Amino acid sequence: MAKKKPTVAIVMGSKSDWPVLEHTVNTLKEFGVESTVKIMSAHRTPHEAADFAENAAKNGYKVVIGAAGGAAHLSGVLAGHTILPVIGIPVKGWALDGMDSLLSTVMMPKGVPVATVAIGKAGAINAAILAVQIMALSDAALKRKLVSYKKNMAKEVLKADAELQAELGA
Ligand code: RP5
Repeated sequence: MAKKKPTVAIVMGSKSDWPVLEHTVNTLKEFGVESTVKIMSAHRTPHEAADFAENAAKNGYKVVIGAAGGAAHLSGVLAGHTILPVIGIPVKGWALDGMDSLLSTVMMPKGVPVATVAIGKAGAINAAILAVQIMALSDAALKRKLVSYKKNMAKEVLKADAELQAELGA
């Protein structure tokens, strides 16, 4: 069977971001969503990043996810060059524990939003889920998968609680 066309574009600032971004790709896969992953930097390859974002909609992407650490301007630059929704993942940097990445991703000026998720792995997973939620607005099959994802999540919590209660003899 032919591979589905990727609908989510993931752009990370460096290969060193990959251990975090792998969670985004894998979560999208759980929903059967294909993605493209690119390394492009707001500072080191600014022209390529701008060009990619400018052509993202034309190339069939529905959502763009940006991820960078430190002076994390990548998601903002992508958002400045596309009208697609942009989700930003702050990757934990090397000096300020991710606060630098968080603030430089989230504090966008009015008119150019970046939907910023949590720092690191939780954010990487949530970026994928948020992308699926956006696409599910016009995709009934994706919507069904989201409903069952939430149900499974609740089931796991209830199971963990039942196990804890048994352990505690409550
Ligand atoms: C950012 O600087 C990247 O997104 C990465 O999180 C960080 C460090 O990059 P490297 O020096 O490891 O390439 O632009």
